Amino acid sequence: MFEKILIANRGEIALRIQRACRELGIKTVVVHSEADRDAKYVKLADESVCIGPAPSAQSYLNIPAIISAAEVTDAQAIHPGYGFLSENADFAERVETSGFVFIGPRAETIRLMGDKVSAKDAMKATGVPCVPGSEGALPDDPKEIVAIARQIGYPVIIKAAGGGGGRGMRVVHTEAALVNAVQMTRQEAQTAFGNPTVYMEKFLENPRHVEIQVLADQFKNAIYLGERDCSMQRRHQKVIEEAPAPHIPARLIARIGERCADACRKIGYRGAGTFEFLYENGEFYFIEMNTRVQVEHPVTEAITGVDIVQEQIRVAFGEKLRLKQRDVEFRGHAIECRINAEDPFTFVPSPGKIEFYHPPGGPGIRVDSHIYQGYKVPSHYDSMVAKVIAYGDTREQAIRRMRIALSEMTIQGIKTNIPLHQELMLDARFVEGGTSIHYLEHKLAAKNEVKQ
Ligand code: MV4
Repeated sequence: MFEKILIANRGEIALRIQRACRELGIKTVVVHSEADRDAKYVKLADESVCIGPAPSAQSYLNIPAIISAAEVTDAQAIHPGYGFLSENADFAERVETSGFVFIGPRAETIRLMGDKVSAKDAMKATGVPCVPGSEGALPDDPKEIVAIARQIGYPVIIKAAGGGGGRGMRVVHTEAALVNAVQMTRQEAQTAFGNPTVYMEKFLENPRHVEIQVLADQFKNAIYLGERDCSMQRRHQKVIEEAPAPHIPARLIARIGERCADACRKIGYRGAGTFEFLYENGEFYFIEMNTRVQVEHPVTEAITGVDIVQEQIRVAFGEKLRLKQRDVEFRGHAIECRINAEDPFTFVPSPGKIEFYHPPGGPGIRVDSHIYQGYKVPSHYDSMVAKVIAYGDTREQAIRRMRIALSEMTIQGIKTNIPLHQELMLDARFVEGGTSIHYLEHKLAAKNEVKQ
């Protein structure tokens, strides 16, 4: 096994990766910015290297500084976590050409999935069902664009090949608005991503966001670890995730899961990955693939007993997957609430010093967090400060345990969205399960109307 891994990330995921390393007997190096110098998780690592000032562009995104840190500490591999450089193909390539192992897929796979047109083409070719749409990129000729939209039928959505995660998209309801919308999306895509390529899909009006977790080794062995429902979101930021997805028949999950594992074998995928689908009227439609470990991986760990971060490290080292699909059993239900340092109702970030902290506990509760009493939440990064994961034999039990956990949890000195989560855990539609991607935004809008 590796003797030493460098962790190119911060916060709770840096701590999560450290714990996986420690259990595998691997020493850890954590790189950090000046703003994170005094954080406890930095002190907990075997070694730490300051790689630059607070702004991410000069620290957590600073490729030469991270490679140098790996060189001076004699690390053998680099774990990128999520966000930052985790899906940067150039970084993965630089890591490998500098003689280190990148804990993730091959750079070429990251590049394939980073371009949403090539990702969709590749998935379609392997038999993963996709949203009906243009064959690859849209042509320049307005007549052809109009013809494609007529074939698909309105409403359609125009998406940037370089986008993803909700950036660079535009919904079009009528032919009159189409050509201009394509032109505008192209321009925005050129500015934001340096790539004017756009594609078209049928716009699904009321889907759920259901994703499939996969694990693969370099020998073309691949398994799926079930699904997660991430429909509870606001402005493309997930708020609550759960596994399994409520009210989706197990045979449908098995069928789509097999398709994803098979796609991994066909493209030679290595590592952990997530296939994102829209789910509507009993059908799955692929939209994007994420080539990193995700924030919400703990709900999958809870229902499968698989340590996804440890498996990432093992397959990156070159080990064969230890699990076969028949070894994977899904048991119980898990829900994750993302605790953010923000106003629970205006969503304005609330960085600052944590004056008092009492984490929840008890049966079925897991808390992934790097915070502690006296910790200063920096203003430079994402506002997520903790994840509370509640597990139960049934969804009802997981919800009850989450309500108890949220009532125990105290964070003083900064505002958090705990009150929003408490409200959602009592929301009749959430409790029923199976709400769409628009539910939370509609609920929040309705609440604001009552106030005014
Ligand atoms: C869509 C869609 C409806 N129809 N594609 C937004 C994020 C990006 N990953 C894809 N997104 C969407 N693509 C078609 N053809 C609706 C969304 C969407 C969405 C998807 C997942 C989770 C939250 C969302 C919120 C708004 C829109």
